[in-house]
Amino acid sequence: MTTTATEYFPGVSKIAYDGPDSRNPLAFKHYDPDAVVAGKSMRDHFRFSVCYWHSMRNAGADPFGVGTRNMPWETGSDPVEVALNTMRANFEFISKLGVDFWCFHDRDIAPETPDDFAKTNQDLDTVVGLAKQLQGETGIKLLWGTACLFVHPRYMSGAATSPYVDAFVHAAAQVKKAIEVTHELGGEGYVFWGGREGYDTLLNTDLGREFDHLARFLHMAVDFKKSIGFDGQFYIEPKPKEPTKHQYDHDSSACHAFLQKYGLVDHLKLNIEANHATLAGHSFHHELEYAAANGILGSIDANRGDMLLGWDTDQFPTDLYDTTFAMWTLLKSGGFTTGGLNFDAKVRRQSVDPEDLFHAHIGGMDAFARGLKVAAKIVEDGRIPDFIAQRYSSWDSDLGKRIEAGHVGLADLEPIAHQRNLASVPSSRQEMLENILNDYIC
Ligand code: XUL
Ligand code: CO
Repeated sequence: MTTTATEYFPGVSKIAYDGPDSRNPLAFKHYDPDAVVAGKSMRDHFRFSVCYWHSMRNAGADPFGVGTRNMPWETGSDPVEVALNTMRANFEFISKLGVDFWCFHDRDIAPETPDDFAKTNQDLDTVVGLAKQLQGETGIKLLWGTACLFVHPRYMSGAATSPYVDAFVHAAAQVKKAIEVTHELGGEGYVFWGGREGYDTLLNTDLGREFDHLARFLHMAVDFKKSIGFDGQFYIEPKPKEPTKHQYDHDSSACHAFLQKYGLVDHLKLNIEANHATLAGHSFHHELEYAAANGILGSIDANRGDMLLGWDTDQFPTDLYDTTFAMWTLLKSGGFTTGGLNFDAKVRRQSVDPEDLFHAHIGGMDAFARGLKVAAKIVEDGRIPDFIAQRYSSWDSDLGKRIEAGHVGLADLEPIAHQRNLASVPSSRQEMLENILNDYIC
């Protein structure tokens, strides 16, 4: 007997690069995976990844209405069968899109059976078995795995930072299993996003103790990772709010301080998400640049917010300034090693067709490809980097070097200040630089 595999995206074939003049909406205009830009293929620059939770699972419910998306893979008579079909659809989608990586939370890919942790883990193993097979067949790899420690009511007051020790214990067991299956799938990383690690009011919260618990939890994870020989990179993902009013992993610099205080900075890098940056009152570029400057830029969750809404809308990235700045920071810092560019983004509630998933990802990939080309121009043309170098050139003087090296103190500088009596500094030429950037973009 022969069985024909169900096709979940029958109207779409493999997405090709058609070039900038193409009018085919189901083709890349700028992302040409094998094209070499700044010494590396586009494929290797981006290491694009599709996220399971928004692409395959999220039906588009919002606080005012139910899910709207047509998701033909959600068929089957029992939850594990549905999960297996969804996994098949995931690999069909990613293969047709031509992306090399995927990402998941444990509870996205397999159902949680209430009050039966063992059965939940067993079902997870079943789905992971299929995922491993499909990875082998398609060559698609796992960028990172993670555990969902924020949906179940047991985690409503946090997981690692819960006031209740049993919530910490349950989370520990769940993360242990999630790291194991990530390892089983050859994952290149593992993400800790602080789902509900934060607070809604300090009237009921011991903030200092919660930070200590979060650090203890991460140390346990680091120890466990070593014990099983998992050498994927650990990341934490900054976010300032949502779902709690104040999330502890607020932004890049708060995460950096936390990692340093608790002796974790050698074990975790950051997974920077664009919409989390803007929620923190920063630009995506700022968060990336801060992480790169401190040697902790690991991976990216690509998306964007909406200036007029102000919450975590997780839209697909389309802003060429954002993608240009991101790629400029990546080019300067040497690019991804274990990390990649994961689309932590969802189609809008009115984009109900399976085909919309393709339009969304094609747009995001093309936006980053254009950003890369512009970033490469910034570097190659050199006017902007040269301006920055020139702006700091007084630090290359003998005096500047001695200050940077820590060879002089305030008392040494005082007579120099009197002698030089500085009255003004040069223009910073912001508008001129913005004009140069616009010339590259157009
Ligand atoms: C939530 C978010 C998560 C993490 C993974 O805002 O970004 O999906 O990326 O847990
Ligand atoms: Co994210």
